Amino acid sequence: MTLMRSLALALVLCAALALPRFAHAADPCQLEITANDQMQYDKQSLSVPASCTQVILTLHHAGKLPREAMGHNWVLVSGADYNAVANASMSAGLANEYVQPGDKRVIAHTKVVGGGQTTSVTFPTSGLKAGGDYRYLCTFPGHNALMHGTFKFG
Ligand SMILES: [Cu+2]
Repeated sequence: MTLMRSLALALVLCAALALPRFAHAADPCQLEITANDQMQYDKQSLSVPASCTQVILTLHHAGKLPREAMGHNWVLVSGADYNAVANASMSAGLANEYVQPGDKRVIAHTKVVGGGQTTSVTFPTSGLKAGGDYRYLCTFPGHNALMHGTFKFG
């Protein structure tokens, strides 16, 4: 192999290894969370700096079960509304992504995804207070006991 070809190959390898990491770390306003078939999120807390004017949250379902059986969503609420939203959402049905239509207490939410699926939601932070008490949960019936976390803004 010539020196030029070796250099070219090295560059391609470096780019392939480095790019996904840069893409990940570049924007602190972009969050990712993964859920699984064991009814768990991989993160118990998420945070974004107060400088973010909007947040993009991506939810991955790393499992295999369908959304009807082990669907997951990501719902953001204030701590004070957590229990009420958890209870109200259970009866909303899969067709409504397990969120009551027009529920003003829901700050942001994704759709319900099944195994192997990914979804994301983009929401403004204009309604959030820096340092406020925010929590996220999965509102699929029975899931929030295990699937919840704290959301820090600022
Ligand atoms: Cu769930």
